[in-house]
Amino acid sequence: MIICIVLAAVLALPAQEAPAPASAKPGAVPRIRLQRIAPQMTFRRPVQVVFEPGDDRRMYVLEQAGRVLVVDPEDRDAKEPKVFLDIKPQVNSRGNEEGLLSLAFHPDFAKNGRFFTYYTAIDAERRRSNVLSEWKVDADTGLPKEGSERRLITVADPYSNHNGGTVLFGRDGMLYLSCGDGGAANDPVQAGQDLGTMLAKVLRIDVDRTEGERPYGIPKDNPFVGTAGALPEIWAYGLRNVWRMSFDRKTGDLWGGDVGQNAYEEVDLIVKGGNYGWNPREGLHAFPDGRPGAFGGEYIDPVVEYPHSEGVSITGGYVWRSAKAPEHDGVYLYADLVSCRIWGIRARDGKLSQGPDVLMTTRNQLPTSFGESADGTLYLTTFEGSQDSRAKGAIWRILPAE
Ligand SMILES: [Ca+2]
Ligand SMILES: [Ca+2]
Repeated sequence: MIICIVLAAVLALPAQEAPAPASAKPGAVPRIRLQRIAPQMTFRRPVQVVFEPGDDRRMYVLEQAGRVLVVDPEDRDAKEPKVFLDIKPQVNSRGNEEGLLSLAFHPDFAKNGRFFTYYTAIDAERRRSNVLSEWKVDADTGLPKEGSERRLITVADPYSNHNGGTVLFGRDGMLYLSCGDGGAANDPVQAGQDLGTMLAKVLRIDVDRTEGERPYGIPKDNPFVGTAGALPEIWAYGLRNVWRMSFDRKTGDLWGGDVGQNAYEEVDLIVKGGNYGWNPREGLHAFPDGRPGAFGGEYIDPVVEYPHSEGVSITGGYVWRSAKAPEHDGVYLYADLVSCRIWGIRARDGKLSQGPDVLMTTRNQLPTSFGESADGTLYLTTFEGSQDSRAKGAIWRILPAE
């Protein structure tokens, strides 16, 4: 998510003061506006909103320190959040990029009450790790059962930054997880091109069965099953820090925003076995301190990149598929945490076909994440004013501009 606080502070002011560029050019993606959700409520560092499958009145807001709140997005008078989960004691949220990062409901949640979290932890020896857990909701209380947490994957992680952070399900019923390259800078553990580590990858697992020692199954069609030296969980690699990724509900395409280091942020269409080039490349460019890996392969170009003059930390969004926004159908939205711009693009066959167009600038609100309800309505979470550790935040509904 956040690459460099000092740099961010320097860049934040001019970007936020700049007038929103006009998007009057022919064929531009239409502009958008934001409507605040639960305006009387205060959220602390909201980093994601997810909806209970099939229930657009139950929006789950993740606070980075380790709370999950339930909010009715239609209730303008809501004042007190309902706490669904509070795991602050076990979540390590000391670093700017650490904490409870993502939650996903099992596609059959209504029947089985299973959901999944991804958070950063720290043990007594101060060793960091990133943890994918499964939980079960008690049908009587509607809350997670005490002691129901089951750790599925624990990835040792040397640095506080670059923890990736999205867990979600595909239309194939498989669970996908994005892991960052571990952190610091220049990929010091050389994770990007190493298929022997889960760092700097997108993983794909089957949570509906177990396999040998694993508390989950390996899908038979994962790309590196049977490749010597490769972990069979890997779906795609060469990804520096995919903070947010999402599926296009219509096409099943997996879109991710990969946060860059020195110069470029990128939007990737993440495909089976794809190598996105970190760290021999950053975006479309050779990376000066990059090292190719033993596995070779061609690097897949981003759908679009932007230089650090336009923003320094991408927040990947969603392809908009809402009957309430017909002119935006098929538009992929993404934002920059620091410059506060929100862009829209369209792609055809993995190539940019429209945009990028700046659809709005959120100014004092730093976009941390997008969310999508069952009917395709899109939401945005923001930190207010700064990345300060106490940052207040807000939730917004994204609407076509009037
Ligand atoms: Ca890390
Ligand atoms: Ca790349």
